Amino acid sequence: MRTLFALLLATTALAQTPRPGVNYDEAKVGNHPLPDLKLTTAEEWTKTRRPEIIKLFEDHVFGKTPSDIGTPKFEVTATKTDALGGLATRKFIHISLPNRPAWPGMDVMLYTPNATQSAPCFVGLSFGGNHAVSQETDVPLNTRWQRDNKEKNIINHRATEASRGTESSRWPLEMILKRGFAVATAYYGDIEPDHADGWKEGLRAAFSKDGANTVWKDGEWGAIGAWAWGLSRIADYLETDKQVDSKHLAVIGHSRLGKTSLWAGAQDERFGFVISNNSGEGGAALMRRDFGETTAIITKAFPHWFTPKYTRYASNAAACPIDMHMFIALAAPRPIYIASAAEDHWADQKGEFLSGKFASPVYALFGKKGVVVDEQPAIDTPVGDFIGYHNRTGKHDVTDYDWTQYLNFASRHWGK
Ligand code: GTR
Repeated sequence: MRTLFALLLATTALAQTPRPGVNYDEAKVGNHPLPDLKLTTAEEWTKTRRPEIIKLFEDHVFGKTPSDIGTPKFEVTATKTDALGGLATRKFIHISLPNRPAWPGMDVMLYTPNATQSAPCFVGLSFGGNHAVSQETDVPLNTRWQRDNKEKNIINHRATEASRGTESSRWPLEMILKRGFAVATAYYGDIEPDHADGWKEGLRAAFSKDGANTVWKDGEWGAIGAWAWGLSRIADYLETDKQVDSKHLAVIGHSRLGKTSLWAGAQDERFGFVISNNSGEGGAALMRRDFGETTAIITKAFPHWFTPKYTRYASNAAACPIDMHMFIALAAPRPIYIASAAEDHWADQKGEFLSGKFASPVYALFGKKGVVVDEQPAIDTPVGDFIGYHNRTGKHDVTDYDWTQYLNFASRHWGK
C-alpha cells in the first residue's frame, strides 16, 4: 500500500493536482510559533548558533553526512572544445571513491564558456541524466536506474535514445554560457537511485559497514544527504579545474533536488550562492504551515529521503525543534534565492516566502538585507537583496524566467 502511495505521489502531474484531505485554505494553515533563532551577534551566530542548527537538521531531518567516506578520484574521460557550436568547452569527469568500489561513481558534465578564462559555475543535479540535460547527441546515455516514464521514453528503468534532451528546457545551457557562467551537473541517481530500496545500490550502502543489510537509525543520513554529498564532490573537482572560478560556485536544485541544494549549501560554504527552485515541503516551505504537502505526506511517501526520526513529526510538525526559516538562515551571510511557481500550491508558495522573510534577521546580524519586503510580492515580481524571492507564473518547473533571475542575482552579487 505504501509503495503504491509513493508511486502515485511520484507522478508530478498528480502531485500538482489538488487532492482531497490536503489543505489549500489560508485560514486553516494553523498558527504555530516558529522556533526561536536565538539571535545575538554575527560572531556568536557563526561560532555557536549556526553549528547548533546544523546539528538539529542532522538529528531531526536529514541525518549526518559521514565525514570519513574517502578521497574522491577524478578522471576527465572526454573533452570537446567546440561544444554548443563553439560557445563552450564540454568535459565529462568520472568521480569515484577508490576505497568504496561498491559505489559505481558519478559522471559529471561540465560546460565552460570559451569566451571566459575562468567562469563562475552553477552546480546542480538532474532528474534525468546528462543526456537529458543537453541536446547534444554525442553525450553518453546514462545507464543507471531511472523511474519508468513513457513521456521521457524511460523503459524498463533505463534511458533510451529518445530520452535525449527531455530535461533541456530546465537547463538553458546557451543562455547561461552566453552570460559567462559555467554549468556542472550529474544525474542524482548515480549517487543513489530514487526509490525506497535505491540506497542498496548507491553510495549509502557502499559506505555502510552493513552494506545492503543496514538498518538506518535516527540521525543517520537519507537520500537527500547522499545527493548533497555528491554536490560537494563536484565542487571538489571544480576546485581543480582552471576553467572554473571555484571561488564563485552556485548550488541549484529543483523540487526534491531543491531540498538537496539547500542542504548542500548549508553544509558546504564553498557554495557562495544557494538556489531553491520550488523546493516546497522539506525544503524552503515552513513545515508548521498546514498548506499543500505536509510532513505527514512527505514522510509517508518518501521516508528514504530523510533520517528515520523525521517521520516522528508526521502528525506533529510543531514538536520538531527546527523550521525552515532556520534552513534558509544557514546560508547567511551568503546570497540565497527562493523561487516559487504560482500554480505550485503543493509546495506552499507563501510558506516558501515566509521562511525567507523570517531568516532575514540573521542577515541583518551581518549588516545585510534579506528579502526586504514584508508581504509576499505579486506574481512575477522578484524581490530581495541577499535573499531573493519570486513567484513565477506557471507550474512546478524550472524555466528561463527562473534562470534569468538567478543569472541577474549572481551577476549583481559577484560583479560578473
Ligand atoms: C513530489 C513531492 C515534492 C517534490 C516533488 C518533486 O512528489 O511531494 O516534495 O519533491 O515530488 O521532486 O518533483
